[in-house]
Amino acid sequence: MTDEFIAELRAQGTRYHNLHPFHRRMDDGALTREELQRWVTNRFYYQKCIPLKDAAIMSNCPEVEVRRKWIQRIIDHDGTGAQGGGIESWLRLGEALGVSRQELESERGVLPGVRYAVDAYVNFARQRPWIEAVASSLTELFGPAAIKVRLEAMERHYDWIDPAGLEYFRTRLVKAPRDADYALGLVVQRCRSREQQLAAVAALKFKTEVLWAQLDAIDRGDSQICTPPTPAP
Ligand code: AHQ
Repeated sequence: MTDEFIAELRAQGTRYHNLHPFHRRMDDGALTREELQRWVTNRFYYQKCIPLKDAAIMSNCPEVEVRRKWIQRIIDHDGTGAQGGGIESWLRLGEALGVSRQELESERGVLPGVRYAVDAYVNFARQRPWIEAVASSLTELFGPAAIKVRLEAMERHYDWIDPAGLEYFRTRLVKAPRDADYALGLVVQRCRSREQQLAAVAALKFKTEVLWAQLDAIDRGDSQICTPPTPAP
């Protein structure tokens, strides 16, 4: 029963965003500087919302032991006074790709499709039972393998990027497996009924679609450029 449940969760890896055409082009070295800048700008909105999502999970979780573990995710991203966190590292990634901190923080470049996908993820964590939101974070079962490929590809194909700017992803290679292991253990331990297991799989499928929709918007770029209709001759 448990092995089958874990297999159902892991099967969602076939829907993971490393398979999206945009990430395939990234890994093949085919992205332009402008496309990489569009990606880092829009992904910043995802990153800055992760602590809000994790705080939503904590606000719904009545168990001290779980909150004591889960709070580490917020610290990892927000950092502490002394130690910058993942959001700070993402700002450095932006600078390495030629996008200023001010530009990232302004959200001027955030595309509608990205904003709505990310906001759907935060609202999911606010509105659904906390264990379903934990299950939705299990996309990180697939993250490290994808990030390893991406890191190697970025160092090989985009020599104009200062490798120091990629530090964020090196850190994720360490933190994501730890986070995914803890989240998987919780989900397996708490989702005992078939109904609960199906809800957990559905939560993970939803999250693969959040990541996919985000890349659809980034891949297409800003299609809302309002050009007035050409006047009839
Ligand atoms: O940088 C990422 C990150 O901090 C997180 C948090 C986690 C969650 O709680 O949903 N998911 C996640 C992810 C990050 N990076 C993505 C990438 O491919 O760069 C992967 C993404 C995820 O798999 O959900």
